[in-house]
Amino acid sequence: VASKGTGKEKLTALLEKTETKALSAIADTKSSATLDELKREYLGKKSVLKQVNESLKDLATEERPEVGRAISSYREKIAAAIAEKEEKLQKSGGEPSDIVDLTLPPRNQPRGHYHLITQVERELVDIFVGLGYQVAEGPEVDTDWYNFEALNFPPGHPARDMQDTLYVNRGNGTDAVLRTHTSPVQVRTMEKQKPPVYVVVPGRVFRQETLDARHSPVFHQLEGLAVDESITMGDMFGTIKTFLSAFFGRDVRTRFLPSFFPFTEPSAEFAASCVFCDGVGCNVCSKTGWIEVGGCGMVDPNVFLAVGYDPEVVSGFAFGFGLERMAMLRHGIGTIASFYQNDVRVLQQF
Ligand code: FA5
Repeated sequence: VASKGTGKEKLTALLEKTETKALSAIADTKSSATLDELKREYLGKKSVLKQVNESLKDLATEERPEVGRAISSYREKIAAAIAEKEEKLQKSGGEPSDIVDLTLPPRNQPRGHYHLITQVERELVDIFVGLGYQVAEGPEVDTDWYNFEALNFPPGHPARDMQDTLYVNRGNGTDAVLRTHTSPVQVRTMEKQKPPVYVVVPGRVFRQETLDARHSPVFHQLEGLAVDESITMGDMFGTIKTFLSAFFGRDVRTRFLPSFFPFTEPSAEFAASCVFCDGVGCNVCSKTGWIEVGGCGMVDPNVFLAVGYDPEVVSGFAFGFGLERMAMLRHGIGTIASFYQNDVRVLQQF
């Protein structure tokens, strides 16, 4: 640094210059990693400080004390600036990548939950599993055979008008339809297994239908099918009353009105006593005291024949109802479209 005899001025000037540079570098530092580097650069083994220190011995004796003082002052100032900066960086958290506090709770991720229809579907399936039923599923795009013919809707039968749907031309001579109900899975299940059969079938269905407060072109149903020896309508009445009471959480009364479905005989529409007014009559039940839930009936012998069951040996009942309707009834939801508009303010309430 200083060749022999250059004197104290050169050394003190060098220290002063280095000090100014160091202080400004320390002030500009934004991370403790660079601060460590600066510490090494200005106070470490290869620093100007070290070199000046070593040059001391080459100075005239009377020059040494002054340079010694300059060295101490330099060391103190730089060390103080580094310490101060260190504290500052720690308080402010330093650079994001610099300090990881593993004790901090994670940033709140908003958690979603199942859609109300899924919740209702699972609850109902649970009730039936508790009654000994199994769960079956089938395709949403099915053949005309499963959706209609095997269920005793012959081609051109007027009952098909009740469930108009979209036909898909598959170009191979077999029509595919968007299934209009979950009943085709009755047929698919019976084809696959021998009696006894106790299944429920949740699923999405489609109809050529105009959207209104209670009807949607896409909705969900839950189908039930019980086939065994000597199954009676009494079993059907009891099963329907049991699951409705379990779902609504109270002892509901049930009403069965004669109806028609090609695949059940006799057939009925079933209703529950209104859970809002207990049958007295209110706005929800249009002052009737009853809430229509779905359709049901004893499996038509023609359906058993279509799947190879002997109607002389087995009998059974089936039912099907809309999941949207059940959810609307239980939660007082006025329009079916609320389920499909993806408005989080609506969905997150349930
Ligand atoms: C059927 O779909 C029959 N498969 C039910 C059945 C099964 C009868 C087994 C006998 C034996 P229906 O078309 O009535 O029946 O519909 C049943 C239920 O689905 C209705 O009670 C209603 O709750 C619901 N539903 C029907 N159409 C719509 C729609 N467009 N939007 C919402 N829910 C609907």
